[in-house]
Amino acid sequence: MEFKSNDIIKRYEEPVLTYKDVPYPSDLTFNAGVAKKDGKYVMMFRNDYGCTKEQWESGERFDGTNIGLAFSDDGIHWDVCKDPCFALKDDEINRAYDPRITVIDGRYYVCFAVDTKHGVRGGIAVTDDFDKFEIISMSVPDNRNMVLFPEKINGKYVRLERPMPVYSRGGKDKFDIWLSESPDLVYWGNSKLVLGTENVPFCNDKIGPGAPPVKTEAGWLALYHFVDIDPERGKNGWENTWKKRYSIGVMLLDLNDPSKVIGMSKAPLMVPETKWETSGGFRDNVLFPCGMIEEGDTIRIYYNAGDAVVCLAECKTQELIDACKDKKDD
Ligand code: BMA
Repeated sequence: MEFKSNDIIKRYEEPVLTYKDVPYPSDLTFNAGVAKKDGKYVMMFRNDYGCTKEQWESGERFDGTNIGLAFSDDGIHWDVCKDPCFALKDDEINRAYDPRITVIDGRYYVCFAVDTKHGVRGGIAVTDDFDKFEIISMSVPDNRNMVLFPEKINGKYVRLERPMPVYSRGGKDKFDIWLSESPDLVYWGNSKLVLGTENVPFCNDKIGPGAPPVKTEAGWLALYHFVDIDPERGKNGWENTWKKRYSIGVMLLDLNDPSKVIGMSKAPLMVPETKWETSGGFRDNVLFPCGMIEEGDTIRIYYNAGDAVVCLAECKTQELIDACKDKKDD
């Protein structure tokens, strides 16, 4: 089995969003949640600002992170709004980042990660206009990469999530994908393990949910990221040493009980290959998907390349389903 992207994936050559598109301070634009709104596309993206590569290498750090907002008619050409739409910072919270958008009953729910003085928390907010956001819930540390399913399942809201159990997983990044449900998006429980790192070939580190799942007749299509560490890797981006590589996998979850994996591609869906993915990024060899949109018979995947830019890839929905079924984990 080769470590290469599946041939069903067609990438757009150039990123769909870079810092150059942003009309306020911006150095890295990545981890973008995407949804459809009134026939248009809407994107919320992470914007790290106030530090260039040269400054970083001489010891400076970013001034901050906010979340930018962009709209597009075709999902390819984006107009960034003149101000960021969301930021959290107070005595306890350092920043909110990595937004993922799910539309439920016409409202826009955003899951995001929050760095706090007492650990990383997962937040959920709701908006109708991408201007006013109401925070609905915040998890205990350490949890992030939360994504909501686009409808209630058996009367409950459902999310995938990725707790970070360090002590109980041998002090390593052996982090797995979990599912929790809620009657009201505030109280979460009945948690179940969905996928363990050991079930993902090529992964010798952690995994996490990617974009909010897409419903198909065959099951919920769910992307995840998986990480392999190579101790031989050295400088690989802005940092002096970056030994991880982030790639993308795909699985199919049961429509009625999405804690059950009913299909999974044993080969990677996407691995870092293009110049945007393997060089010139903040962290090279990072692919991190946060948005997935079904457009006709096609799935669009919005992913971060190199923790620096937002890129787009497409594939036929049926081919993605077949990729999960062909290599069923049985
Ligand atoms: C994860 C998160 C993401 C980031 C990714 C790759 O752990 O921090 O925000 O994109 O690593 O560096």
